Amino acid sequence: MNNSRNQSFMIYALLFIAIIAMVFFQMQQRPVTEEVLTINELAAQIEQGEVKRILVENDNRLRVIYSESGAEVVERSTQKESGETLVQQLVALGVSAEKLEPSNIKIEIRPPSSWMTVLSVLGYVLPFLLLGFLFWWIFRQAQGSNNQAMSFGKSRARMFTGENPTVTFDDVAGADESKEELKEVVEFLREPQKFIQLGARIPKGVLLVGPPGTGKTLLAKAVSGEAGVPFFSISGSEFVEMFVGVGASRVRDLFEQAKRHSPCIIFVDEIDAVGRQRGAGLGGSHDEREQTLNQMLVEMDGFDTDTNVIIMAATNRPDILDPALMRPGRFDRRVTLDRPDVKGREAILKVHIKGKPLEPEADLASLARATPGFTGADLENLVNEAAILAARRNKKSIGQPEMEEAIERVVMGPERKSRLISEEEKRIIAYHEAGHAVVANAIAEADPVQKVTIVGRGQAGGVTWFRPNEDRILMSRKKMMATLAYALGGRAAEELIFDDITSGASNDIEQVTRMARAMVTRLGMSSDLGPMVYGQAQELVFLGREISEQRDYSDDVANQIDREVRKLIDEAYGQARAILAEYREKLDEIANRLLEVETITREEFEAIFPAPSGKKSGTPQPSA
Ligand code: NHX
Ligand code: ZN
Repeated sequence: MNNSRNQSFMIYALLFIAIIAMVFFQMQQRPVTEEVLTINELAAQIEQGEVKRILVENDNRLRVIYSESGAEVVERSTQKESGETLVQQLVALGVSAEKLEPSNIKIEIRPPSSWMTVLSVLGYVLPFLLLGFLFWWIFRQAQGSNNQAMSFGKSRARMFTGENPTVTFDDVAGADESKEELKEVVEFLREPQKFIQLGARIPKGVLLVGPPGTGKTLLAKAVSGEAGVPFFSISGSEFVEMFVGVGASRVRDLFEQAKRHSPCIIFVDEIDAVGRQRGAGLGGSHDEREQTLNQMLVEMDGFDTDTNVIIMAATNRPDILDPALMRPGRFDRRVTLDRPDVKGREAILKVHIKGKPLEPEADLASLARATPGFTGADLENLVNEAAILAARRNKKSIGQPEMEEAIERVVMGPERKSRLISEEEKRIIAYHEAGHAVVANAIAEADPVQKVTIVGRGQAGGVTWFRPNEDRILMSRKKMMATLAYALGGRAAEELIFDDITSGASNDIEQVTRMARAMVTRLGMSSDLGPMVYGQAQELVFLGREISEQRDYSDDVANQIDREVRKLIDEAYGQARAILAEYREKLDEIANRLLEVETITREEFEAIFPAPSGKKSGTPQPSA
């Protein structure tokens, strides 16, 4: 960063100097009428009394000045025969002695000062020198690593040396099984002989599979740190360029570089950018990608058995990779990374809090419970937000309140307290949020309410927060139905209280629709349609995301799906309305309390509306 700033500053400075020099050069050439006179002509002009002054600049150059009073100074040069002084010469040519009296003509011997000569020479030469230097310098820059315009074929991999490892396995928390698998790779890199002696083929490629933010790059770096070998990192998307052949040549360059540093690790992030199934592409970059992928396969196959370079690649879409990549001798090891569980999240929080002052009351275990679905990257972000909040509150250490606030910030964005909201709208929001909370609390399978607020945050005008008692991997149908019901609790409350509904429920409705549709078409949770998948998610290559769906069912089934989705949602909405009608006083009480204090915590909420029997109490339960 800083370096490139300095470089552009240098360029500007040089350009500036060059321009100044040019201007100076121009000034040297101020308009001068220069003529060559013979010494005879000069003698005649002196005799006529035309000459006012003669400057003898050197042996064979005179400056003859005719008038100094006028605006114009005319100067003429003349050749002087060498060997004689000027005056003697002029006398010899018949100039009268009287005309040569100092009162009539001033003859000064004034060789141009030496620094004037130097300057005038510099004036000629300097601009060219500077321009030359500038070109040389720009060219040298281009040869360096960062210039894209002039280094097409060069790989842009960043290299990290293994000598001072920045990351080791200790810095990777919550992925114990993956670490265990990768320890083997570390051993291959450390003591290849041990394996070669037994005739074992050292794996060349390890595919790290997992959702974004789960630490694929971190793990690859940790392997290099543990093994003490260099680490070349590049993103698959950096291979895919506009020009065909560039990617392949970058791959060649990268492997060339890696072989020179063997043993080492090549890390290719987002390998799906190049490693997508061949022949599946649409659009222009398709040929280029195939070439790049082919080159990569060629390089991997071409390794000698004793070339100790291990390629690690990361993807979150292993399903779309070209099968050729997964053949033996290529990426034949696969390490799966998942979102961390409670224990993992606690361990990750500990890693990120290390070196930051944390108040002893802060309860990392409860924070881990409060962040289901968070990845390592989310948790790092969370700790950082908490540190920023603590600093803004002028605290010396990070406490539980900052961590809790940071969770909400990471999920929904910052609080928006200043927005002006009319009393009428506040009432709608209060009843909407109270509706979510009351419905959830009345259903045994629903998650416990953690906090209800009518303070806006991010895009939302009000939020109801839920906190599951335990980390669950599986979602039962009953739990999903409960979720649909309480997600519709806000809309149901609006309808019940105001006899009108608002656009505020838009996000709730979107989520409900998505969940109900998944239940019917992906999870086999509709009895009419049975345990079947309807529609193949199809990937649109040029968008890189699954956007459309390949319909593999009839129009009849399409109708049936829509009806079933509708049925689930109607059922959930009916349940929400029934609950709100039954617990109408609780709904009023909570909405009014919200209008009073804006935010209700779990304890206050349960004091007003204790969970009916059958609903688990708020204390965390060990998972079965
Ligand atoms: C607006 N917001 O300024 C208004 C205020 C009853 C106030 N656009 O369901 O805020 O209408 O239970 C993520 C999360 C849009 C993305 C919530 C995008 C909400 C939120 C629309 C409360 N709480 N709705 C809710 C809400 C709105 C919206 C979102 C999102 C409502 C509701 C937003
Ligand atoms: Zn809502």
